[in-house]
Amino acid sequence: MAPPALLSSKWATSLCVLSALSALFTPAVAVKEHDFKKCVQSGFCKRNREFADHALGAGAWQSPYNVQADSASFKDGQLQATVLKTINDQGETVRLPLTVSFLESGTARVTVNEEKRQRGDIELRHDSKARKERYNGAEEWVIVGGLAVDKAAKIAHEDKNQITIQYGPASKFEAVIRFSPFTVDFKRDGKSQIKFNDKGLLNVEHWRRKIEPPPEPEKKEGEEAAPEEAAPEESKKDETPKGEDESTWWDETFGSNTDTKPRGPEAIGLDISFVGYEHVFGIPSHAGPLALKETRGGEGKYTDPYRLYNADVFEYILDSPMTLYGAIPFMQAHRKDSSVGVLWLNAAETWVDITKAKDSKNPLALGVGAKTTTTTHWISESGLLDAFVFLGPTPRDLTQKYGELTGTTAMPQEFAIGYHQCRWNYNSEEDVETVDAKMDKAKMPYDVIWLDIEYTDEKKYFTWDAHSFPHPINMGKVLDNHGRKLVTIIDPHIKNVEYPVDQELKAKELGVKNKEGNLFEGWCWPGSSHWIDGFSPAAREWWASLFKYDKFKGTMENTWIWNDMNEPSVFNGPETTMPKDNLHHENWEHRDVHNIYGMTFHNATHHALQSRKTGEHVRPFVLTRSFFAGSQRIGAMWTGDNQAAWDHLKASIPMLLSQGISGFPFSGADVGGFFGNPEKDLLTRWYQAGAFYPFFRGHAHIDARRREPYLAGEPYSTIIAAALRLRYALLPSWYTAFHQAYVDGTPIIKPMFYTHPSEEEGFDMDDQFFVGNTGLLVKPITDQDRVATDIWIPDNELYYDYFTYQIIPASKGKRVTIDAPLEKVPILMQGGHVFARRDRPRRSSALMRWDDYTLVVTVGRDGKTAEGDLYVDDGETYDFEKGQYVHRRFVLDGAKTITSTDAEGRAPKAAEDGEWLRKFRGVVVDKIVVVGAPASWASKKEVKVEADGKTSTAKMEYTAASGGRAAFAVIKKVGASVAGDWKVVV
Ligand code: NBV
Repeated sequence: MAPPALLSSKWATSLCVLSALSALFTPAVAVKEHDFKKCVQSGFCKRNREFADHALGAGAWQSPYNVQADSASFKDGQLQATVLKTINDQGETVRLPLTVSFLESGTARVTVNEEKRQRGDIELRHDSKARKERYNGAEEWVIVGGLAVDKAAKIAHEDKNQITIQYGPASKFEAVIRFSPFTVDFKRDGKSQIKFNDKGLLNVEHWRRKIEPPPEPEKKEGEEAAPEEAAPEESKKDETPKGEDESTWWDETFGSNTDTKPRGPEAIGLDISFVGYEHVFGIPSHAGPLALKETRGGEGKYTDPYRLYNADVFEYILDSPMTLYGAIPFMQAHRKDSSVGVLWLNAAETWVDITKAKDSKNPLALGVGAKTTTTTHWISESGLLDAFVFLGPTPRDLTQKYGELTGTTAMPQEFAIGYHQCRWNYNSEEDVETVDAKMDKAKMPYDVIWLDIEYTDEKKYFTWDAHSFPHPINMGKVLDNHGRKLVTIIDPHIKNVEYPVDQELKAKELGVKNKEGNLFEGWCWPGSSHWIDGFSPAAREWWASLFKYDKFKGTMENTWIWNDMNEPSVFNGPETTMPKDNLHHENWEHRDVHNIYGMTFHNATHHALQSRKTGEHVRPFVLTRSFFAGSQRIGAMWTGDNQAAWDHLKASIPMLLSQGISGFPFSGADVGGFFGNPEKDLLTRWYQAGAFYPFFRGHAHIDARRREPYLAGEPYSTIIAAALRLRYALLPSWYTAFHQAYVDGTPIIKPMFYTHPSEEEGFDMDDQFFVGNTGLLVKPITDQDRVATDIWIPDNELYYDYFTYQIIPASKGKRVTIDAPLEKVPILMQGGHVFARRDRPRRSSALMRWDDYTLVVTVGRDGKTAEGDLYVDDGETYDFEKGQYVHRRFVLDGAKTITSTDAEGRAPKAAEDGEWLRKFRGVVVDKIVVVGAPASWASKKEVKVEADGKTSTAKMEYTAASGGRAAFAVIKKVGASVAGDWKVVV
């Protein structure tokens, strides 16, 4: 806690309440692992692991799932059949409808449901109103396209044991569906890539009736207990298969919370083998390496499965499969030159075990030449089995196809990719304005300042603390003077007191309900609270109404929103979240939808901001802590409550790389570390790394000392200012990378396996990355006192040091040592690229909007070529959707010409130019810096510039190579429009 002397009395009171609350409901220091379940404490996980152990054990095992004879039919790209699960020795079965859809994109989808009729027969316990079906709504929230079925898919072979469907591009893909037991083998070019149920771990826990134990007969004193009565015939039917642990089927207690589980056991499990694949990536968010580890023990391996159960795991531990705030059940498997993947579309609590085994056809080969296969075991608590299979073959194919299904990154406003200054809390308007002014004074560019929960009147969202923030509009205008924005926090818990927001929520019944169907009440920052039900269309509509400028007074066009605590975090709930038997819109249990809840809230806020004022047509910015597959369509995420420690800085890189390859690249980690006080060198290094996070925000806990970057003192402040300016100079290239992510789901920062899928040495690497298509290869320093680092060179291109133009003396597969004193972030430029910068430092991105551009050309190893692109739009509105953008392709050809043409081959039509485009046509390329300039340019002093049908000249300064530094040329005052066609002839 901050010393009380520094706080107003109101503040002091509010903090006391706060700390009392935290003491009551949240761990005080670090996350306590024991506050969160291990697999063995989660009934369905434990059961499925035991099931796996049994199936994979020494005894003979036969999966009890078989496709019913003659049930399979194939029509219009879809195979339908019934899988029968044998549930007891009498051969009784449960019917599970199976659909395998083959999509035009080449993606296949396998869905297994449970026949409704049987479920309808089951009585729910506890008078629960929970819906009696497996949850089938995840698709509605996650999938936005790509579902058209491939009518060209056809049966290639069929007999009484199996059916083979040929599908995908040039019919190169095949799915072999075997009937007994039920398995699916997905092949590419005739070779198995992904197998479902190959190990026999498919387990659909069918709905069953609870057999209450017969009441204990009353005993008279001295009487022997009566012999147990035989269970009635009826109840015998659902007898537990031998060896199955029934103890976790029904009520399940963890800590002081009991989950009543009115529907009993209903988990699904499946083994998915990636045949011949040693590396798997994805399933964020976890604080561990990018390449996922094995999870069933052994040296250096985890002992628990990766868990996906969105939770407020603050001060999380590192190198752990523990769940974090968000979940994306998408996994990529990769081996040399081949990538395949799976999206497990399930919103319930999910665990994923990973094991690897060498398979050798010849046992005498003693493993030589053997391939490793990774087997994953997916276990979800409820819902449908619904899995999408992607057969690659490149990592880019995967992110593209995944993007087609779940959507791509929303194109952000330009300010959103600038620097954000946050802390819990800026205490008053004066505080905000002082920070704003001091950033300017220190010549540190920034775009957004943030207000955490203390700006409200006692944590009542949509209100302002009248004492500290009496004139928020004035404050907003001060920020707006420099094109800056304000982000205020709005959480999903609504304070349970008499105030209009809560009154409306109650009156209109828009909150999440408890198992009895009454408004759920729990504890969070405001104390007793209610939670908006983001699944309810009416609740979302109401939510939108709250953000109108005349309703959320004090907000204006430059106010944007931060959604925190939306896992949801409930201080007195099980594992700090909502009881699983709570009910949402249409009576789905919270259990069914938990991992989507955060996205529904984020989504409601996003849409609310789109309709704040009629006619307002700008792209919203909403940061979320909790997320799911699809959240990328809505805004940015950050990795939650990290710590001011070197290992947390290091961990941030693989975490963000994982976000990128899992379709949600607009991501960042709290720069400086949320908890604790970073030493100055750590803070400095963190800014250097943060300048290469797609989302770049400094943030600090309320107890942390003030650490606005200008406070760091010399030399740190100057170094941090340089890092901020580097980010701002490169904004045009970042924006271009965001545009690529928007177009096709390409990550914004890319790991080595993604950019160099043939180079096996790079598959485990997660501390260096490429930025967009710039060819910039960055390796932030994440160790204390480190003043040099090794960068692995992934190919035979030329590499130049970003700052010195030194030619990197290394070839493919080698590591090169780069000096990295505190003032330097190691960045190499791969030869063969052209990327854009705006070099004039200014206070915010808005103020740079009409500045000239610099193009950097890094000549490739052939000494004569390079190419790159640049995307620009108004950075604010949706006009880009109507063609109001500039997308250029720059090419250095034959060491003679540099040209700019429309990257999409569009002919300019001046008549169609809107206001922004008209003005932007006046923005010019000022400098072109050619690194690795050909020696033949040495004597040239001038170049020709052909633009707009005119030819002019521009000066060129050539500096010869020396001492390992590449030759470079600077063409000055080019003067050609960034938006137009032009040619520079040397
Ligand atoms: O709203 C306060 C904090 C916020 O600063 C942080 O970024 C979030 O991750 N919030 C969590 C709640 C309390 C954390 C201890």
